[in-house]
Amino acid sequence: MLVLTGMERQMTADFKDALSAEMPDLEIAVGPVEDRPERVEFMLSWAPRADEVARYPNLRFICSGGAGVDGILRVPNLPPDLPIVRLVDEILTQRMTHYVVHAVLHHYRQTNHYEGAQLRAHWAPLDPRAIETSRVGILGLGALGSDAAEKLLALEFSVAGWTRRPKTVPGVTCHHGPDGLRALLAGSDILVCLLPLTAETLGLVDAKLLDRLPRGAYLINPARGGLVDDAAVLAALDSGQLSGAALDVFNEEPLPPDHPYWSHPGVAITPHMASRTHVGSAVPQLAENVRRARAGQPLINQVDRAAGY
Ligand code: NDP
Ligand code: OXD
Repeated sequence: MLVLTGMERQMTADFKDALSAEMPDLEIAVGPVEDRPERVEFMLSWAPRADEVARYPNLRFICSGGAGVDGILRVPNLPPDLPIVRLVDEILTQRMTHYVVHAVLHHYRQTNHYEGAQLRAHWAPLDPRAIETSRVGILGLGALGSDAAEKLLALEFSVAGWTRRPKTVPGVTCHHGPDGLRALLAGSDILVCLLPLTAETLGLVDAKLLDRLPRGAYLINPARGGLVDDAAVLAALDSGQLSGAALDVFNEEPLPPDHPYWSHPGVAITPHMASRTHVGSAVPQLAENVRRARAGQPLINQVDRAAGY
């Protein structure tokens, strides 16, 4: 049996329908399963509750309802050997790349200024920004960061990236580890966060990091709110160290109505929709992992529990 839990109601219903069509032999339940919970072998969840995980003694894996797994790995007493898998697919990647390219171009083409001018019927041309001083630095060159990098390169932006381990992405200036971060930041007029939220990345985008960017840099965060120290971002926006920010994810979601980000003129907010999970492309991955688990084969897109992503 597969249990669906810890996801929005509509997403849960869509997954249930699509999974039933894909795997008619798989019993599917919306949690919690009260009657004989030992039947549950697989879980699909964005953020399960600890008591739910503990309720199913025969779980063989938990699949995240998205690319990130921080909502699962934060569950207390998660069995240490329980495999956690996540979603990696073309549509998820394409949607994120479109979000990032849009945010980069929004800043580069000074769209914020022109939208404001239009509201006042004000004809106000600015000198265009130079592409040479619109260098993009991407924190994280994984499934999402490396695709965004590739598409920005095709638009002739200069792109650098930062990873935990050494990595090569053609055309991208690659940095890694704590020492590589300083060099990445010094050359990032536009900083894009595409890191997972882990013990190492929590609060990484703080006042010290922001100070290392060129003055007037632009911040784009569609990864996780927890990567960012909000007070430091607001202070950097107010001082001009940041010229603006495109934020899709927040420390508290939904973003509270009185949060200063909402009314800040330099901030473009979207409600955690940079790359919403696409059920149609998620289901085949999940079904493949059910088949593999049943056959005793290695799972796809399994995360490294020690690294946290
Ligand atoms: P991946 O696991 O494929 O890539 C993660 C990247 O981050 C890797 O390059 C990894 O380095 C790097 N990284 C991890 N930890 C560190 C560290 N301590 N220092 C330096 N680099 C580090 O993840 P994805 O690209 O698939 O997704 C990234 C995140 O995007 C997800 O975790 C999720 O939080 C977020 N997301 C948000 C969505 C939205 O709608 N807003 C939608 C989808 C995802 P290395 O290459 O060395 O392993
Ligand atoms: C994800 C997300 O991690 O939507 O997939 O945030």
